[in-house]
Amino acid sequence: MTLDTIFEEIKKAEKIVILTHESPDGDAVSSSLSVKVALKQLGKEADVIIPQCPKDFKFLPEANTIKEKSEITEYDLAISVDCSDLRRLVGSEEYFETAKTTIQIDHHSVNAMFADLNYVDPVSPACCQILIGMFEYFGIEIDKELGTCLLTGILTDTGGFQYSGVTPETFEFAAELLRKGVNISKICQKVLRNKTKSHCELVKLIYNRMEFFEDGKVVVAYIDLEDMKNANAEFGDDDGLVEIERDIEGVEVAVLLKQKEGTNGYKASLRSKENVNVSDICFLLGGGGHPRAAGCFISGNLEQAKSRILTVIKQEMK
Ligand SMILES: [Mn+2]
Repeated sequence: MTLDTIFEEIKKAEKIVILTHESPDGDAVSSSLSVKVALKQLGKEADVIIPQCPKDFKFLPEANTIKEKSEITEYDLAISVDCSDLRRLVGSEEYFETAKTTIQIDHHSVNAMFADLNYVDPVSPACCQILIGMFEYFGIEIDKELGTCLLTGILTDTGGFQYSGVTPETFEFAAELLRKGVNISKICQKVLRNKTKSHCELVKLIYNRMEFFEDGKVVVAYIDLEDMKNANAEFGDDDGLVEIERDIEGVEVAVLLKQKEGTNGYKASLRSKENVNVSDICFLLGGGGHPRAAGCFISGNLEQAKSRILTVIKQEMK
């Protein structure tokens, strides 16, 4: 079984690195730190490399040890978490490519199976939920510290237990983590409710810029680099904007186009409510994700990006 092989590789390795996808969300950061904390119990030190980590997650155990890059050029073992494709390890792919052995643990439905050992469960609502089962299998004790990381990933990827991927196990795990002393209200306050002023400036723009198509079923808004500058916004301040669009009555697909620095194009974030698979839409444009949350890069100016994404959405909605 893969889990046994994964455990063997972890026990064998001395230099271990943990990596995750670009523009990391709560599940990505939490999964990375969870693996680090769990490996510590096995007497293993591991580097977590995240080139751009949102400040929201700095409260997590071991978050202060996250590195932007490493001086080690060849790790014995690289573990990728919450990442569907090698191409999404932007800024850290070299550590994966040069590692002697590679493992990936993920829950994306379209996964490139890019590691030597792939442990993928597309039904799991968060990578952190897969990790809970894995750690239990390894006999690792899920204490308060580890539980705080794990619950943060579950809370952020399920929007606070709200999304359709939530399973009975999600609540059973959460109940167990609460018994360990994990402070759920503090985590929710920090990662779900807390808003920066810069974020609120961006929210104002989004409300003004929403454009509706297909009888109000599709909504598109955008944020360009100048908006980010004017709002004094940092990476992470733009999180949660596309969800505002999605939650409007009648909307099936929400799109946020965010101008991407250093490129001639836009990063499109898509969300859907019930029927449209936005992972399929983004896959057609070279991206990916989950059925209800996905993303891709579209080159061109705003009008071109908008028209390209709308064309694919309209096809998919037919
Ligand atoms: Mn995830």
